Amino acid sequence: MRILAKRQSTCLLRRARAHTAHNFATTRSVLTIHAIRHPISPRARAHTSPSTALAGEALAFRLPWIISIFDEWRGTNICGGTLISDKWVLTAAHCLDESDHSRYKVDVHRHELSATNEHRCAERIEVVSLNCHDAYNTQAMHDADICLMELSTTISCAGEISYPKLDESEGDERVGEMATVAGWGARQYDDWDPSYPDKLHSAEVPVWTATKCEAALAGFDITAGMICAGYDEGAIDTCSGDSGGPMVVERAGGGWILVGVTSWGLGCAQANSPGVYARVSYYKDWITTHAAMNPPAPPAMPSPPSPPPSPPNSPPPPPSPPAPPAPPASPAQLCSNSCE
Ligand code: 4AZ
Repeated sequence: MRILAKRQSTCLLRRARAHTAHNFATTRSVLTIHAIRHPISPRARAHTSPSTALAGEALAFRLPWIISIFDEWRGTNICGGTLISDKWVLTAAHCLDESDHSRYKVDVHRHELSATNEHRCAERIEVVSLNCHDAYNTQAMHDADICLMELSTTISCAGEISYPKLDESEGDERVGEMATVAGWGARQYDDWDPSYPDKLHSAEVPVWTATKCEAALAGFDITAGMICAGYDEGAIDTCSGDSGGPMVVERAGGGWILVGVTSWGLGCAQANSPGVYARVSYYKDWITTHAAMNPPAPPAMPSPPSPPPSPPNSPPPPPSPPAPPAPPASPAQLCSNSCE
C-alpha cells in the first residue's frame, strides 16, 4: 500500500514535471536537466545508475530553517527552500511558475513530510508573492536560478530559529570546504523509478573550483552565479526534488552560512559530475534588496528653518534639543548582516 502510494505520487510528479517542463519551455524557455536527458553512455550508466543521492537521513530539525514547497496543483511536495528570515524563503526559480503564487504553500518545521504534527512549530503557510531573478536562464542555462517566496504570515516559531547568514565569500574561497546539502529529493536516480523519501536526507559534499567544474561539465556555461560541489567518484549528490534546497557550511562560532541553492547537474551522483548550485554570495545584494532585508535609509530630516539674521552683538542661539532615539530594528533588518 505504502509502496503503491509512493509510486503513484512519483508518477504524478514525473508527469507533472514533464508538463511543467513543457509549460516553462513555452513561457520562459526553461528545461530541467531531467527533461533534457543528457546522454550518459550505457557503460557509464551500468556502473553508476541507479546511484545513491543524498547520503543519509538528516538529524531531525538540525536545519530548522529548511522548508519543503507543496504544490496544490500537483498535489505533492516538489522542491526545497531555505527560510532566510521569518517571512522569506529562498528557492530555485526552476521549481516555480512565477505567474501563479497561489498554488504553492510552504511546509515549515518538517522532517517527515507525511507527519504533519511531528513538531509543535510545524505549519503549512500560504505564499503571497514570488519574485524570481530577471536574469534566470538569460545568460546560460539555469543561470540565476533563484527565487524569493514571501509568506503570508511570519512563521509561528520565528523567535526560536537562527536563520543562515548569506554567504559573502568571493571566487574560490570556499573550495575544499565540506558543505551540507539537504532535501527530500530522489534517493536513487533512475529515469523510470526515482524513489522519493518521506524523511529529510542530508550529505556533506566538497566544494569544487570553478575551473574543475567547467572541465567536468564541458559544453555547459558555468557562470559566476554558480558553484559546484560533489565527489570525483560520484555516489553522493543532490538529485531531482532537492532543487531549491540549501547548501550550507557551519560557522566557526555556531550557526550556518547559506552558500548555494540546489539547481542542476547531469543526472545525479555520477562520477566526475558535480551538483551545480546557485551561488548565494553572487546574488546577495539582489536577495537582501528583494527580501526587504535592506530597508531604505530613513528619509533625511528636514533641515530646520534658518534663524533670522541676528542683530550685531546678540548672544548665540540656544543649542537644539537632542535627536529622539532611533526605533528598534525589525527582525528582517537584523538579518541583513547576520542572522545569529
Ligand atoms: C533536479 O532535477 C536536480 N545532481 C537537482 C540536483 C541535481 C540534478 C538534478 C544535481 O532537481
